[in-house]
Order: sequence, then C-alpha cells, then structure tokens
Amino acid sequence: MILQANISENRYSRMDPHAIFEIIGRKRKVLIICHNNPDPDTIASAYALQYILREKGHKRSLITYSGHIGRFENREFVRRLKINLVQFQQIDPSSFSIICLIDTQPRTGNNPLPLSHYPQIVIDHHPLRHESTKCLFADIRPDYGSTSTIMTEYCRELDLVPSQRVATALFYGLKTDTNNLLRSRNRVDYEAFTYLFPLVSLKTLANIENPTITRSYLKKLADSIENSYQVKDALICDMGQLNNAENVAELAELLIRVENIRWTLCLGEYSHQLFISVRTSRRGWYAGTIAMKILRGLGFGGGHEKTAGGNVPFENYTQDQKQAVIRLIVQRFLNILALSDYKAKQVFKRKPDGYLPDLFPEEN
Ligand SMILES: [Mn+2]
Repeated sequence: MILQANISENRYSRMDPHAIFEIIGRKRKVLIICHNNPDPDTIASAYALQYILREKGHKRSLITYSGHIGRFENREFVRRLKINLVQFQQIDPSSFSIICLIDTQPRTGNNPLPLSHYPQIVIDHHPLRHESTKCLFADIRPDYGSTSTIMTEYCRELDLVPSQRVATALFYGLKTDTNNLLRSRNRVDYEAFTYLFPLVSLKTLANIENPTITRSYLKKLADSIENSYQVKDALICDMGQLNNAENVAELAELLIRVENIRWTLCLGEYSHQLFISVRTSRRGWYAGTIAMKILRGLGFGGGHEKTAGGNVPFENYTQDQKQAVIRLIVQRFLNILALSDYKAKQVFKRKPDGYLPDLFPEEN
C-alpha cells in the first residue's frame, strides 16, 4: 500500500548494479529491508537481491520487515517460494555492515530503519527523495512499474539467470504491482514480464494466486457485505475489527465489481489503527487524492488513480471518538462525490425469515 501521494516528482537516479559489489567489498553482513507490511514487490525484490549476492559469493544476507503480511496470497507467496524473512524487532541493525532499502527510501516512514542509521544501498521505483541522494548507491526509477522490474534487469546485466523460485517471485511482484501490467506505462515492464515468463513455475504461481482461506476470514467478509450501505453508485462498509489490515482492500476490490457500483469505501480497525481502502471504476477521478482528502488532519492517505488507501492511528481514542472519526470520513467521502443528499440503503441485508431450502432434513 502506498501511503504518500507524490505524483509530481519524476527525477531519476540510475545505477549500474556492478557498483553494489564494489560497495560491499569484503564486508560480510548485509541487511535487506523491505517496506512496512511488505507486499509481493518488495519481498520479491529483496529475495532477488539476496539471490544475486549469494551467486556472487556474499552468503550472509538477511531479509527483514516490520508490520504484517496480511493477504493469504502473500503468505502463500512467502511459504511456497521458501523466502526467509525476519521481523525487524528481532535483529540489531548495528550488527550489519551494509544496509539496503528495497522498494522504499530513507525517512519515508514506510520502513523500520531508525533515523540514526543510513542505508548504503537504496533500490526503489517511487519518486526520488532527497535523502536517497546521500546514499552510496541509490537506484531510483519512478517510471518503472515495479522494483521487481529493476531487479530483473539487474539479473540480466549481471549475466545471472534467475532460479525458478526467484523468477516466480519477481514475476508475481511485477504482476501485482502493475495490476497485470494495466498500470504500467513503460515497456521495460513488458520486457521483464516476457523475459521472466518462461522461467516461472506456473503451478506455484497458481497456488499463490488461489490460496486456502480461513473460515473466520469468510465470515468477516459475509458479515461485512451484509452490513454495507449503498449510496447511489457507492458501496460503503465499516468492517469493525479486522482479521488483518488487508481486509479493507480485499473487500473494496470485491465490491467494486458489483454491477452499477462505481465507488467503494471500506474501513476497519486492526492493531490500534483504522485502515481505509477506496476503489473506483471511474476514469479521471484520482482515488489517491480522495483518500488523502478524507483523511486530512486524521491520518495519512494516498494511492493511485483507481486504488487508494490510508490509515488513522487509533491508540488514544475512546470507542465514541473512533465512531466519530469513522462517521467524519464517510461524510467527507460522500461530500466529495456529491452523494450527501442520497439515502443510504442496506441492500445486502438478509431477510430474518430465512429462505434457505432444507438440504439436510433431520433423520429420525
Ligand atoms: Mn513496488
């Protein structure tokens, strides 16, 4: 999830991957840091960097992250591809001689690296931040659809054919970050996609994309759908306590597929934060800007044209204050979309009498 909308900057800082080995030299311990609540792109890119280092003789690198891996797909991704990730709280960054930030940059608030530490290596495709220019190796390519694309190019430039697991990881990272290339504006993403494709395990990919789900997850989804409100062409749902932070995005993605619906807003609480997710099928309305506006003064929001998200810290709020914040966000959302005058209806509420056919009549 991108929590900072910054679409104006498009500056570049491009590097030759061979320089990585000059910087590492004979130093041994390399720490590879993903962005918080890591998604497939940051995990795949960290995994590819670890692979490249190992192939070049640097065997002691560690991938770390902070937050949660929420989606079942992403947990399956880590499990099936046997990617070793360690929680940042369990390590001491001072015991590493080289620190790399992947798919994130210094001082963005989106990675766990303390301000007292500076990374030597930064590889990312988000807008270039001034702080990154102070790093020895900053390869920032904002016109790339994914960091996985950059890492695929590294493999090629270094004459390394990715292993099947690395290729599958990079392919999935690229696929998800560009929404199946629909969000890509650059042919380099297509080139990486077609280069990786023959190396991918399609069976593993299918397993990742169709993971087993839990009963509690399905129940959360069913209850939330039943309790959602339709306001003209928008569906709005307060999901209450979430099973994981990604629930809001998953439901918003499902509800935006409902016929005649062009907007969805889902909200829910997870580990003392309110998470929100916005989706639209309308062109020309920037969902990221809307997320930013509805959370102004409350938390942080941002995103892309059709998908956006954000969060509000809920630590010091009473139950009443939390409800007030949620109502304010919904009101702002309706105001921006000029929907305030329409009546909210619970269109998915089940009838109390129950109409289910008796599939299993009791045997006497
Ligand atoms: Mn990314």
